[in-house]
Amino acid sequence: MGEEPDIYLWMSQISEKHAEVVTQHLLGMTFEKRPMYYLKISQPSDNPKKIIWMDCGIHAREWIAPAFCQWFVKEILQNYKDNPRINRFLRNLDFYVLPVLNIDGYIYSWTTDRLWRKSRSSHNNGTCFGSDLNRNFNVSWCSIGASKNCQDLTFCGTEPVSEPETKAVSSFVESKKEDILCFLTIHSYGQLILTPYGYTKNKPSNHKELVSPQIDERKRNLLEEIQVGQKAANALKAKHGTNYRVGSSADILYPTSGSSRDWARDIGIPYSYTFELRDNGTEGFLLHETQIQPTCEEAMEAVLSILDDVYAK
Ligand code: ING
Ligand code: ZN
Repeated sequence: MGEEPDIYLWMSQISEKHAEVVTQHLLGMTFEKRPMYYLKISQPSDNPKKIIWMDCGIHAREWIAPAFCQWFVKEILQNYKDNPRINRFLRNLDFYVLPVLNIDGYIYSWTTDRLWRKSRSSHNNGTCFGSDLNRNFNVSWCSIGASKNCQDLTFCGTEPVSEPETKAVSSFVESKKEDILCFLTIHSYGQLILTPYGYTKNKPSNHKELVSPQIDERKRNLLEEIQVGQKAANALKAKHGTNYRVGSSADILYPTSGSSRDWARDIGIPYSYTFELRDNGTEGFLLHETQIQPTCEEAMEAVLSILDDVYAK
């Protein structure tokens, strides 16, 4: 991969090759002025369709994530004609896939620092670089599990949605939120399917739920999300025997604020998940090439299982 990543070429080739269902669109520009494109996979239809959102590569060093977005698109395109399950999804849903959210950081992790996580925005007069884009969304911003020091790995940015990349995603998702059924954001590593929330251990036994029907509704969803996630983890395990754990970030990983997943949920998107792909830490971010395919194959099963469930409801 050179300065201009192969992913741009891949995106334009795939949208040409499958022009009947794929179109490429500009979402916004990164800090370093690179275009952010997403792919829309959609069959022409008369009735309005719900949307599945998937983004990968919000963190630069998690290379398996963009690989999975590409795998996902490839699988849908290869199979939608002949595979009845995927055919049915595509007749009823539109997929919006952003294969590399943090392009500047991703390129930097290839060229300069393999373990770079953040974006590449400049702070403190160019003495300090990058915000953690998954701490920069407008949800309980920088309250927990994030830092206001730009040197830190979890620097939350200078204010909510201060970064061009999060601005681009937020305004697009916001504009489509009535139609988005499910928000999927792909990371590595840890082998987890994470549900909301990161910023609070929002337990169903909480007192307030008894007096507020709105909170009731939210809690019901949290539990349902965990069940749907658990089923997805079972489907994933059936493929190659890999164990994924399911639960809220705050409960099974660590507390965080300003994540896209929590934000998506709080603007009213009914299902919102973070995937932490392979592995469990043995190779970590430096996942070996031979693991790319099985990681993608099993994660595909999990996503399809989630689609089965959310679409049926
Ligand atoms: N993990 C995610 C992170 O941003 C996460 C986990 C996702 C927490 C979404 C909360 C919400 O820290 C990695 N590996 O980046
Ligand atoms: Zn991550």
